[in-house]
Amino acid sequence: MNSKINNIEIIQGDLTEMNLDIIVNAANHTLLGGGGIDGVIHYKAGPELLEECKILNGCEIGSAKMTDAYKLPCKKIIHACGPMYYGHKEEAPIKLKECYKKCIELAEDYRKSNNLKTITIGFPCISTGIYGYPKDEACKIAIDTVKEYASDKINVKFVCYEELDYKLYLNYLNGIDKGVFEL
Ligand code: AR6
Repeated sequence: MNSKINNIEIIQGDLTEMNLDIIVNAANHTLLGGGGIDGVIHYKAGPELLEECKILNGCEIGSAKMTDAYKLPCKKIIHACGPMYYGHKEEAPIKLKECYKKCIELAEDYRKSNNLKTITIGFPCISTGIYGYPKDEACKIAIDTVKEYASDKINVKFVCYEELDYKLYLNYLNGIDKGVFEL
């Protein structure tokens, strides 16, 4: 199975260790840190990240904001506020899609304003941890939205921390639509 098709690549690993142009954080609307990957990003980037986040005035659900990366190996962080799943099932797919779209737009703005030919952005599986979004449904939204909005100047890496996510993403990118229980 191909782990890279066109400008999309599926990797299993730790996004916070990656030396990419941009990594995406699965943040919350306060942008002031939390658990999961958000906690790891703030811990590894150092306290200056929180100082920058404090002046952003939070973030709407389904949107995202960019900061510097401080002590992380990447250049920039996009803090994306995905939806909580339970209690918000109806609007969650729309919000999750908006979230990925906004990240792509911010990455494209950054590419243009820095005169870069191409740019690489790494995503975690937004909303599928603490926020409880079903992994298979979130995977489809992530890949479909990136295919719809990312030009060939944006290289997208989906960095799956968990093997289950890695398998789901790999299958879906290769046109195999298997649910979590079939893997
Ligand atoms: N690299 C890549 N993915 C990771 C890493 C890593 N180092 N660590 C965890 N993941 P979560 P959410 C994956 O819970 O569901 C926080 O408190 C993890 O396996 O971090 O969007 C925020 O402040 C999962 O697939 O984020 C919010 O309040 C994915 O990252 C809330 O959690 C997302 O899991 C956001 O919840």
